[in-house]
Amino acid sequence: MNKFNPDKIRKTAEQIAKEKAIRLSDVNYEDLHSVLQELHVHQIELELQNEELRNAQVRLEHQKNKFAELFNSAPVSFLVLDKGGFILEANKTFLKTTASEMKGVLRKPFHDFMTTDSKKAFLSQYKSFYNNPKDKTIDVELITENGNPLIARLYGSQDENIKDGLPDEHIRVAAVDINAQVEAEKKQNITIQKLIDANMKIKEQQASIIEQERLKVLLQMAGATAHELNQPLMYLLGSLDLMEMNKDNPPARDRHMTNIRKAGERIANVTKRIQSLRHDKTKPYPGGTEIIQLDQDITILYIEDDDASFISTKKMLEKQGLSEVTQAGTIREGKQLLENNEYDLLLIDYKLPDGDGFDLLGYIQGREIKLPVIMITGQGDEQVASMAIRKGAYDYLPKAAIDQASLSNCISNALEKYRLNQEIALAMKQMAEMSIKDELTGLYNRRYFNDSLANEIARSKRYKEDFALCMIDIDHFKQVNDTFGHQAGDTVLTGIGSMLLQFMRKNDISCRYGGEEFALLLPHTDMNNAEKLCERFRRKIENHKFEFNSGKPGITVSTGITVFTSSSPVGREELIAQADSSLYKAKNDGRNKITRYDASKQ
Ligand code: GH3
Ligand code: MG
Repeated sequence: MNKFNPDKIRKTAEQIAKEKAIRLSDVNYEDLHSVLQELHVHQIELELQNEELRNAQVRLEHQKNKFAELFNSAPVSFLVLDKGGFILEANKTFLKTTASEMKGVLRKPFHDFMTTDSKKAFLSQYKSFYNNPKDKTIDVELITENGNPLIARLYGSQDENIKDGLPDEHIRVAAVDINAQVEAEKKQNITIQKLIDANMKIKEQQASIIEQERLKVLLQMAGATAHELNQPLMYLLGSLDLMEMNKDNPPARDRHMTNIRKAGERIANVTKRIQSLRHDKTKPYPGGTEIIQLDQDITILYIEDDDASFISTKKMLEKQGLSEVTQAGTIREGKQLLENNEYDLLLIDYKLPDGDGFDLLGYIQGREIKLPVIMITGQGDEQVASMAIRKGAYDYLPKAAIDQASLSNCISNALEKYRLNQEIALAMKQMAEMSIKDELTGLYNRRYFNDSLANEIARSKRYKEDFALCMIDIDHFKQVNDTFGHQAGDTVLTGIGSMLLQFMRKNDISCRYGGEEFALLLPHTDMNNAEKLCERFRRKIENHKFEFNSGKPGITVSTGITVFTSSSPVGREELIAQADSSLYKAKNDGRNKITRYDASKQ
């Protein structure tokens, strides 16, 4: 087909017009024919194009209808909102959902169809949603036909290209019903909560297992204590029998009496410990629900001469994340490593080239190296195993029975038991300290002092050695409190406490006897030496600059001294009364003084 050329047609037409005068016979028939042909072709092309356009229009119409149908009947509310959140268009679903009619919706604020709570949330978020709808959604509650709010999530889009009669500034919004999703989330949260509860229960159970373990340790300790009690009890009973037999022999009877007293004292000591143990039992288990995890950083020393055994055990340990395992082939090597390194756990093979596992247990205990030990024994070596436990091992494992599970159990039990023992030891130490020390000054308390004084009197009588008792009281301490406050008063007490601790000899006992009164017990000390010491202390206090006092010395103390003489012994209370009356004299004599007790002047 000839290509339609509009320029050529135009030229030919111009020519025809110009040459109107030209006779038809002059027109080149060839040219005319070709022009008509071209026009015909062009007409056909135009018709084809028209046809295409008509088709496109029908398709567009069809799509429009489809879109309108979708827009209206999709189970999602579609809206077109303007910049201020007013409704420009709404689909049928929206009308149905909100039980509205089109005229009651158009040009109305969208938030009119929301619950009060939602309104606020929507209004506060709409501006940024409108400006950037792609990245944002808003959850709102629409008021529905049946009165139940419908939770809808708003998705937006800006369609700049399709104006469709809408103003320039608008946004298309889909409000998707997420009630089901919210319900599902709620259910999920409930499930999660149930899981958390179940987990808590498991943890509680684990804690109770640990508590049982702790009680086991306590029982073991109680067992050991019973064992300890047994010996002095036997001794006591034996001595009673002997005394019975030696009824008529006073020196022998006295000897047995002394032995009975000693045995009694030992029993009393053990009983005291049992009492403190009971105390501890009522304490809640510290550390709560923490369960031993074998994947923590635990360093292990394994004393094993057989390389094959070491390697296979090491592999099992590595599988549990315990990669820091060191081998020592002999006891000697093991001792060296223990001296120079810190380990969390010790595995000892019972039979070693230079001795047996017990040698090492003894060494560890002698050196007070603190770590849990597991003894690896031969098969059927129950005697060795029980001996190992008695000598301080935490557990034992027969070599042939070592597998992943037994090893893991044994190690976690030993570590946990060790941790519990440490806690118990610490608690007992703290309890022991608490019961003999004064909290504020760190000096011994009055109870401890009374016990010590009784001991010192007994000792002095036995060994014929004198000792001094001094009572020190701060002068006008009430004024310190009144002038500078109670806090300043406490500072003075603490200061004097630490000065006393520095000042006294190792065997001296200093205690806080009462509020601002201190008592000193000076073994092997006569009146002169006690006075010298107290005088030095008096001067030290007099010159000391306590912080609260803007650097000026101002605190003084008065002291009363008495001496216990084994040749004319007095009781504990009498001795304290002597020191007190001397102190009273020092106060009456003007304070900041030391007064000796003088029996002749009483
Ligand atoms: P004196 O020279 O006669 O000993 O006079 P004093 O003021 O030191 O004696 P007094 O017995 O009249 O007052 C003792 C004061 O010590 C009263 C009390 O409030 C105070 N005190 C007792 N214990 C504490 C304490 O732990 N902290 C403080 N800040 N003050 C205490
Ligand atoms: Mg005082």
